[in-house]
Amino acid sequence: MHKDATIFIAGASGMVGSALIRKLLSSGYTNIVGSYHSRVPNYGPIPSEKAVGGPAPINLLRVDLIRQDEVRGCFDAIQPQYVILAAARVGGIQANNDLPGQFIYENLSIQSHVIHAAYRAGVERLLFLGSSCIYPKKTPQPMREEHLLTGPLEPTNEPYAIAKIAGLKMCEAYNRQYNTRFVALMPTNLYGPNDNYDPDHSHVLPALIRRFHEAKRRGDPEVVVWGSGRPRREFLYVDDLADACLHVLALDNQLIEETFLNYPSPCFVNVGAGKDIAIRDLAEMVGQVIGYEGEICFDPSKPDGTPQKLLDLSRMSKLGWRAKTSLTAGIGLAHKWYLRHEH
Ligand code: GFB
Repeated sequence: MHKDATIFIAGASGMVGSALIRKLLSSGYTNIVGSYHSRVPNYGPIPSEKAVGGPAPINLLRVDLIRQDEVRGCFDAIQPQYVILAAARVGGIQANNDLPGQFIYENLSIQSHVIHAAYRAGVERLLFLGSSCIYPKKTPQPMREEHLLTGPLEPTNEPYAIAKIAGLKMCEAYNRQYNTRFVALMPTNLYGPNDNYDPDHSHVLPALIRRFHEAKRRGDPEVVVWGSGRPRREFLYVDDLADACLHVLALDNQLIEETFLNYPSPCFVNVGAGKDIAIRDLAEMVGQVIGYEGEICFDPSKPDGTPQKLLDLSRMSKLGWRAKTSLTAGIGLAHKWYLRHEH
């Protein structure tokens, strides 16, 4: 992938999109276009036209990806060579339960519009991002790509998972019919800068960082953690995911064909950290990083969700990639970001 290739990040203001923009800028890419909608992106200082001695390396466009006409207009205007689809309606277990209609409609719409527009524009490669919740609830652990569609999904996030499965099947179908190079990564639970820290609708890690931080500041004697504390999850720092995305986009054509375009083998690869942890132990770890000394208790009225989600990473290791950020280091970085943006 040439440093001056036109790279379009759909969804550039979210946690994943902004990690991708930081990574592209720091790797010297000079022709990046990002779309945003409700949230104006904030990446910290961006190199200006003056600093780089030419046009600024990044252009931001306001596009509502739920509207097909806007997506078409955006692709016609920028004619991207590479596309990363980082835009999605996402949230934790409670958000998935409260907003199932929005989760299925918005994700199906965004991904259909962007994937189809990428086909019409003849892009060289598109990278679609899924989620480890695409696998059936009772998948043997660690979960391999071949386990897709082998059993019923976890009910709390079925609409979101169905949308993500449709997205990767759409990539696969376009590759078969139109000879496109649309590939996908299935990340495990992500966290990091620009995460959603909403107390009810966030994922577990940002929720715990906020709750422990506020409990410490107020001197609360205990912190409540949802569910039984027994479910196990795997967590990947979002900058590691951004690194994995660029690694895949830069693979040579032969590896892309063998790994992603070899139908009927899956057109996607898992990406994770390689280890899982029980929510109870995660809560203790967050408490230690934040320096909270009170008690931890559990609220069994809240759902546990899938008992375990640990990805098999053999295919990604074969491509020469592994995660670099340890969970404690990542929680420390996420906590620092939270402190700077709390207000
Ligand atoms: O992160 P989380 O909402 O996502 O929850 P899932 C993970 C586990 O942490 C569940 C427990 O067992 C929760 O009960 N938990 C404990 C908490 N305290 C909290 C808390 O304060 N907030 C939250 N949110 N959880 C999501 C899917 O499932 O995973 C999405 O719903 C997506 O679709 C995402 O795929 C990666 O791992 O259960």
